[in-house]
Amino acid sequence: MTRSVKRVAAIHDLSGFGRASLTAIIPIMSYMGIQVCPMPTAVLSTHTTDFHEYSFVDLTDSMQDFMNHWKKINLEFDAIYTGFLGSPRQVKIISDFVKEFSSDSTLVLIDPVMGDEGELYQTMNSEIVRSMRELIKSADIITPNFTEAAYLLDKDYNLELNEETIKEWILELANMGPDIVIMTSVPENKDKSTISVIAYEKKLNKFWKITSEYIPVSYPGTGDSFASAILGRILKGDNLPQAVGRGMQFITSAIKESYGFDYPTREGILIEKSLEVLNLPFMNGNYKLI
Ligand code: PXL
Repeated sequence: MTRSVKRVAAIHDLSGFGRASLTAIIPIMSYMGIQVCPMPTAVLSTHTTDFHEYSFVDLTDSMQDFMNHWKKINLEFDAIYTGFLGSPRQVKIISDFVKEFSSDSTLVLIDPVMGDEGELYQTMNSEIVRSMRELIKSADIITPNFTEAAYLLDKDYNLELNEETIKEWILELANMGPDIVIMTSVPENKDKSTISVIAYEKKLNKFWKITSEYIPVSYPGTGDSFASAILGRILKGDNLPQAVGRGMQFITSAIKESYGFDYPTREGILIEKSLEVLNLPFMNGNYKLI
């Protein structure tokens, strides 16, 4: 059935404060005219970066009921999108969800949210890393940052890698299953003033690179905002480099809107100030084939 509004099942946690996961995904995709149907994996008072003593309600036991109800009412989705996992057991449920709800035309985006800057997040452990390696096999698109790629491939986090080695890592990830690998926070070997995203599409065997100025600040949840923007743009008909280029345009704008203000980075990027950028034309075609 062709729906007038594209529909995404978003299997993520809901962190009440800090602009990560569902509190970023819902506004971003809604702004692009896409319906988001959240299936919460956990409810937290805040995300877990730079907040301590947060409350964490694990919803693993409710996920199957949720899924059964959606099946009963014959819900169909244009995309299934998942990220931060509350427990390894959720991997099995999410794999079942993908089997139950995906058809040839359903895009499955798995963002293997596990860590950043060489470290795992507080609630992550080696069991989740192993589970994530299994889960990405059922993805069409994965969006690991450089740290997550290292964990998925069991490699050392090394900021001095050259472009050829990073392309080999990406091919190894694509060989695990996904058709599209979008690696974020890719270091630029000697040039510390820029940071890149490299996107690879198996069907075309092409690597696209989008580089932007490195801003020395890190806001939690930025990866969720970026992946939501890219998935939204793909659902709206963009090709891969356009979607990633537009995602980058949005994130760079939101970081620049945020960086000039004096507030704790743990509150996340000020997405509310940059939503309009999501629907702007893709301005400077800032990608290249590598
Ligand atoms: O995607 C980031 C994220 C999502 N959800 C929770 C998190 C984080 C990162 O810290 O803690 C709960």
